[in-house]
This record gives sequence, C-alpha cells and structure tokens, in this order.
Amino acid sequence: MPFGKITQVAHYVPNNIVTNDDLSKIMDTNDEWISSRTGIKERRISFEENTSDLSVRVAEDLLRKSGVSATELDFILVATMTPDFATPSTASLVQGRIGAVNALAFDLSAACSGFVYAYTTAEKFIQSGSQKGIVIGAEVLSKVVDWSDRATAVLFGDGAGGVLIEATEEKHLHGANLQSDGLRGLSLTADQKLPKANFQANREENPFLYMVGRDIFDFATREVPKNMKATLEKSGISADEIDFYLLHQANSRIIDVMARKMKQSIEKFPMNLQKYGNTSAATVPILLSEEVEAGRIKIGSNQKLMLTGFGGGLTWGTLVLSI
Ligand code: 4VN
Repeated sequence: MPFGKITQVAHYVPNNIVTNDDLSKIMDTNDEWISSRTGIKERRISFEENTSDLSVRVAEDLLRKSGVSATELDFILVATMTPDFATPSTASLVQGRIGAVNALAFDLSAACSGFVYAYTTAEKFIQSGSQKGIVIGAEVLSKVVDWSDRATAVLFGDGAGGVLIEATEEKHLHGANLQSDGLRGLSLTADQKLPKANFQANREENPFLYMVGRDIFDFATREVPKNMKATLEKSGISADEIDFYLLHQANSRIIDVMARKMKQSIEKFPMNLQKYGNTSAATVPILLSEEVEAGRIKIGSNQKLMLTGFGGGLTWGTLVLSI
C-alpha cells in the first residue's frame, strides 16, 4: 500500500507588519500586556490579499521548489476558517489559478486543527491511489476579528503555509489522532453565516471572531497533552524520540505548559508566534516551513516530528511523522 510523504514545504505571509506598539495607538492595550500574556510581538495584516491569494503563493512556491508541474497534482486541500467565499472553495480557486487541471479540490473547516485534519485526509487519498497533492493552511483572520475588542484583536494574524505530499513505499505518518467536542464549540465562533438557530437562543449575536479565552485556554492545557500522549502510544514512538514538537501557535504560555506536561525541553518546541500571532490553520505549516528553511528540520532526514493543532470546533489533533 502506498503512503504519503512530505517532499516540499512553503509559506507566505503578507508583508505589512503591525507591531504591538502600532496596536496600542488604535486601542487601549500595550506591548507589555500582549507580550507577557501571549508572547506575541507583531503580526502580518493583509490589505489586498485574501486567503486564496496567500494560498496561490504557497502552491506556486511548492511547485517551483520541487519541480513538480501543476498538472501532476491529484488533489488540493485548503484548511481555512476564512475562505474567500462559501463557494467556490478556496482550494478550487487555487486549483484554477495554478492550472492544476487534474486535481480535485476542496476546503476543510477545522479552525486551528485544520492543517492536521487536512493532512490526515490527504494521507487517505494517497493510500487510495493519488500520487501527488498539496495541503495548505491559510487564513486572513484580520478580516473577521472585531477591531474594537482588545481581548481578541491582538491575538490573531494572517498567513499561509503548505506541503507537497507524494506517494512512497514506506510509512511516514506513524500516527494520527483527531478529536472534536462540538458541545463546547460556541466558546470560539467566527463569521456566523446564517441567522441564529434555536439551539443558540441564549447566545449573544456576534458577527466577528468571538472567544471565551479562559475556556479555550483550559481546554488546551487539559485535553491536548492527553491527545499527544495517546498519539505517541498509537505510533510506538516515545516522547524522547520526537526531534521537534510543532504546536499550534496561539500563546507561548500554552506551549510552555505542554512542554512541561510532555517532560521535554522547551528547545524542542520551536515558536514563531512572536512574529505572526495566531494564524489558526496556518500556524503549523508556517512553522514547519520556517524550520526547514532554517535547516533545523531536514526533508529526507528521517527526523521524527509531532504536529498538533487545537482550537475552534472544538477540535484538536496530533500527527506523528517522519520527514
Ligand atoms: C488555543 C488557545 C487560544 C488562546 C486562548 C486564550 C488566550 C489564546 C486568554 C487569556 C489572556 C491571554 C490570551 Cl490556548 C486560542 C486558540 C484559537 O486558535 C487556540 N490566548 N488568552 C490573558 O492572559 O488575560
């Protein structure tokens, strides 16, 4: 049976940088508060580019760096909670714009876990005969946050990352463990599409990104380490054998807690949230791409990686893979 393997990585962020000091001029906040509580120093904010534009940049870079042509792609998956449209999907827009005439395309909605959910889906396509495809996580969260709410606006940013996956004979994805708790889903909502349904009768209407920070923080520290350990168990790989833990970049304090709970040195947990804030589905693939660019992670080296996403849905999930 064929298995999927990451053969190239890429990322793209809008060039407009907004620092904490910039934000302190338009809302009642300051660098000290934001940095000490979240680790974030600045984020990228797109003016003219939407999620499909960021995704096209990533897709083109993947093809350029790998020498694979667009017509060889069998699938394009885009994980996003900020698609350009409800339809066409962001993935279809990318498929058309890069000329991937042989690729199926669809978006996957799993918020901050979107990339690990989409990668797991891609693995299934490879196992059932697809040869090559791309998986992208991309967001323009700046377009859905409430810029008058200092509790949420300072946390998020825009960006995109992705991977090229190709069929190979050896297993590279050793374990995947995806979870959801929809009963707690209303603690993180964004961009409601339809009028409130009955089950949301008590909910205050909020068209923007809305988050009960404490609940999400507690969920992340309680549920996610259990999921990470269960994935190691499934994979037959120990925590010590993992070279790098690439976690969703939402808050540096969360990452510190997780390193402690996994009994691993914080050195194994690269972070880039100081530069980009929380880009939801894009955090994990951007981090992977930057670590490859920096030479700490090497494609084809057989290093062991853990990729973990957690957030809206609620959803959470972990991949253990060799790269
Ligand atoms: C996972 C997490 C978060 C998140 C939750 C809360 C939070 C990030 C609340 C307290 C505040 C500092 C910021 Cl853990 C978000 C997502 C969604 O991607 C996923 N920051 N904070 C403080 O210290 O007062």
